[in-house]
Amino acid sequence: MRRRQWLAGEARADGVDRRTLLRLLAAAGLLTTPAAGLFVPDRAFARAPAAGSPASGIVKPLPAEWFVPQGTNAEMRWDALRDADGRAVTGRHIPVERFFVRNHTSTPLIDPDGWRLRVFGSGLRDAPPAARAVEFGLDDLRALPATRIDALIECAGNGRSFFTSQQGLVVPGTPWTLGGIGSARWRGVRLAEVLRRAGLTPGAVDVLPAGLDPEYVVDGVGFGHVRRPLPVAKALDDVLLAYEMNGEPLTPDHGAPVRLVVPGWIGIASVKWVGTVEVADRPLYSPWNTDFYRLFGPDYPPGGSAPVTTQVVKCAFELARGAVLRAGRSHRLHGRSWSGAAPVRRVEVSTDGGLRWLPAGLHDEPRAGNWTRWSIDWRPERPGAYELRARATDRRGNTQPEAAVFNREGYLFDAVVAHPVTVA
Ligand SMILES: Nc1nc2c(c(=O)[nH]1)N[C@H]1C(S)=C(S)[C@@H](COP(=O)(O)O)O[C@H]1N2
Ligand SMILES: [Mo]
Repeated sequence: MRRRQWLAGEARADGVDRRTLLRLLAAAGLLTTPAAGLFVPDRAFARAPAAGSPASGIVKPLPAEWFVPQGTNAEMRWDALRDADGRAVTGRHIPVERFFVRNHTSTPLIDPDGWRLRVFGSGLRDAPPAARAVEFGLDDLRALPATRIDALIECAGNGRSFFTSQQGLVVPGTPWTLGGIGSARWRGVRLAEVLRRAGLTPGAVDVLPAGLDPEYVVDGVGFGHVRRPLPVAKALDDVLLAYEMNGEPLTPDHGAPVRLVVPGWIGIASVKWVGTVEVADRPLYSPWNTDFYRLFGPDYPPGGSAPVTTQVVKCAFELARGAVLRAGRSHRLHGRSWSGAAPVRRVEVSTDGGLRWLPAGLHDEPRAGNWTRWSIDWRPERPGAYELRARATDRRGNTQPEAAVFNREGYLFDAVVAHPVTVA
């Protein structure tokens, strides 16, 4: 229904209807083929200050041993999860200082004492259009029943660079390898609890959290604050308004004082620095569920797929790409696998370029919305170049294909990734 409304130009995207937006984008040269729907190319995502400089807009230090700079973002290095002797340096969760960062603009510094969450809209009781807002301070949220969840945050574009390096396809945007992901223990109050106290009505359909970071502007076109509607069903299910990450108050880069955590869904759903939540009795739209974070391409409907929600299946080795291993001795290969849809059922590893697959031993109780660590022993006898591969399958039977289906923005790369190593 949302897609139909949007395409028919009936939908409202925060005051900008689709026809106006089309005109704006065309004027700014941001539109390729109007017939193919809205499309914001490269520069929407790729224009970024010099990598690794303070101009990244990220507050925490980004040591080169832990991060790959990606403009306004910082990618976690998977090989940094092991020390020189191959010992694990983290548990199941990623320490805050090593956690990847994905910012559309820059990290804002927000005074927690002055901060308020405003909840408003036509989906609340006694709410004439936007007249009444219910406000919560940080202390108010902390006084409500607290919930803890272990959850991954993973960018929809995680793995994007493999569309190019493995499949020869050109896609715009941050060229993540596999480090646009992290797991943490989040503590906060359920969004359901806050919505109930704000006077949620049975007529509510969509919930729109918006961030307090600077407005997102591309080539002079303003898209406003980062914000993405969430159907009320998901909002009431397992979404958290988190104020703690791994047992400490949230840090600026990860959304202080309060962010959303939307388990299993692409990272953009987990809006950081949330300042307002609109609750509406009709579907809501923003650029983040219309132009961005939909799948466009020959395998998708004209005008794009429905907004992307759940994450796909992936694996990563805790090993540098191009690592050198000694011949004639046994190596324990470590990695992690995950799926947004269901717990991981099994992981298989191939050390011969995908001919033979052996089961890896799983080290965690697989859970939906989190990853499972695994390992497998490998004793390469002959020196030379090898390609390692890992392939996971979840309990719904989702697994990793040899090639990912193309989409123009390079989201949801789920194919098996070849991991080159040298045996010497
Ligand atoms: N307000 C706001 N929220 C945001 C973003 C942003 O730029 N602004 N980036 C989103 C994206 S695309 C991702 S992948 C996650 C990243 O969360 P992290 O930086 O804590 O790892 O935050 C999401 N929430
Ligand atoms: Mo993202």
